[in-house]
Order: sequence, then C-alpha cells, then structure tokens
Amino acid sequence: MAQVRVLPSRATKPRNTAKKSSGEATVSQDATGLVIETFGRHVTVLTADGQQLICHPRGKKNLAVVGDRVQWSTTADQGTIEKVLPRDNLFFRQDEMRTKSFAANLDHILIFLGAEPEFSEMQLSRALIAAEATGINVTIALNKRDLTALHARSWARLQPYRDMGVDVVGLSLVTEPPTGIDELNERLRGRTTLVLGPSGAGKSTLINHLIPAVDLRTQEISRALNSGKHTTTNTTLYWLNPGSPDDGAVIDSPGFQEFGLHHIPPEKLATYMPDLATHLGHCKFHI
Ligand SMILES: Nc1nc2c(ncn2[C@@H]2O[C@H](COP(=O)(O)OP(=O)(O)OP(=O)(O)O)[C@@H](O)[C@H]2O)c(=O)[nH]1
Ligand SMILES: [Mg+2]
Repeated sequence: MAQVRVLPSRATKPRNTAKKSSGEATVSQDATGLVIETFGRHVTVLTADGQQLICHPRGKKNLAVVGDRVQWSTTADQGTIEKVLPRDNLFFRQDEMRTKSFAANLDHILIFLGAEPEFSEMQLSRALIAAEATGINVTIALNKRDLTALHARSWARLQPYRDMGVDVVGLSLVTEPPTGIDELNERLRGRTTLVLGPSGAGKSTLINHLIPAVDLRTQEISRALNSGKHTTTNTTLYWLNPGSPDDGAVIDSPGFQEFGLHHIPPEKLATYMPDLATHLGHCKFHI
C-alpha cells in the first residue's frame, strides 16, 4: 500500500451511521463511499467523511473494484461492501479461466509503454480493442524518450496506431526537466484515468512525478528478461490535486502480460478496430 494517501478535501459527514454494539452490521443509506484500492478480495473505501475503511465483500457477490461507488456497513471491527452502485463502465480482461477487472467508472485509459522493455503489439492491440468495446477514450504514452534510439524504434512501431487515429504522446520522466508532461497533463485534467501497461514502463514513476506527495515503489527493469519486475501489486487511485478531486485522478495498476479478449465475440472484433471498421460491409467474404 502507498505510504502517503492522497485524500480529497471535499468531505461531508455521513449521517445515521451509528454503530450497534452487538456487532451486527449497521447499514445507512448515506454510508456510501469510493473504492480507492484493491488488494486480493479486500478493498479500501474512502467514506463520505474522508475516512478510509478496509472492507471485504459480502459473500461472492459485490466484488468491488477501484473506482466503484459502494454502499458499506460496519460491524465492531470490520467493513463490508453491501452493494456496488451501478457502474458507468467496467474495464476488464478475460481468458478461458478467469476475468480480471481493472477499474470502473473511468473517463480515460492511458496505455503506458516504455522504449524499454520492448512492448508487445499484440497486447497493445488487445487493450485498445477492449477500451473501444467499453467506449472509453484512450491515449498511448511512449515513455523513456531519453533512450533515443530505442524510443525512435518504438515510436515507429506505433505509426500504424497513429494512422488509425489513436492519440500518442512521447515523454521522458528522468531527464531534467522531464519532457512531454504538459501534453500529458492536458489529457489527464478533470478525468479519472487508468494507467495501464507492461511492467517496467514507468507507470508508478509517472504517478510519483505528477503527485509530489506520493512516493510509490519503482524498480529497475531486467534487461536480460526484457521485462519489469512486477513492482506494483495493487490497484490504487490517487487524486492529481489532493485539495481538488475535480482536477482528476490517476489509477496505478500492476503491469500486465496477457490481455485476454474472451468476452468479445470473434465476429465483433473488427468493429472495434478503427482501421478495419471502416471497411465492414464492403468485403466480399462478409466479414
Ligand atoms: N530511462 C528512463 N527510465 C525511466 C523513465 N521513467 C521510468 N524509468 C525507469 O523505469 C523503471 C521502471 O519504472 P516503474 O515506475 O517501476 O515501472 P512500472 O510501470 O510501475 O512497473 P510495474 O509496477 O512493475 O508494473 C525504473 O527504474 C524507472 O526509474 C524514463 O523516462 N527514462
Ligand atoms: Mg509500478
């Protein structure tokens, strides 16, 4: 868990939430909150009065993810998620075995890649398809511009995506001054953004840079394995400006390797690829 929690200041005290001494759950209509972190089956809920409460789901239902608005209850020593309130959207991946939800109620996904480790076009394309299917705006960021030759090569590999109309920005976080941050900030302002990408791309480094009060653990990549070290293990939301939640939030997430699209019927896939979608209906094979 992050050492410094960045809380919004806009807090109102919940009413009618007096605890019962018997240990019986107390539910109040006003006991709503926002899930700001998930770890295993447990979540941290930011309550309406600005408290953080560790909650677990009631049974197998009500599995909440970061960004979820929930109704919670407390017994003597623990919090329970009673209900996940209706979502605007839910971003997830799915393979034959399981579904992995990233976050809910998103305005924007920042697919965060680095000049190293080398990214996979297959996984990038899959993440773009999932975002398109969910109707969430995407920006691709290509980090580590200071590694000039590697960055240029990766930038060229992103050309087909730019040709499809995907927004791509380049940046460097370790140079003094960093580059590309203003362009990126324009895309983050006022939105809740999931920062998604392979391990080692620099997602947590970005969040440390954007929010000085946050000090997330980061780690060098393994060049031998062309991979990061899976440093971030929890999904966590941080406000860009702790005093003003409306300025937007970023969600750090663990690096992913495989992006399953089991939930999208094969005949629908082309409709979520902008370059193919324009040709649908004009193919003699009726794709
Ligand atoms: N050269 C260079 N290195 C960078 C840059 N940004 C981040 N790094 C380094 O990349 C490494 C990985 O950064 P992290 O922030 O831990 O990466 P992550 O995407 O959060 O990785 P996971 O938590 O494992 O998913 C660290 O050694 C960072 O210092 C950059 O702009 N240039
Ligand atoms: Mg990280």
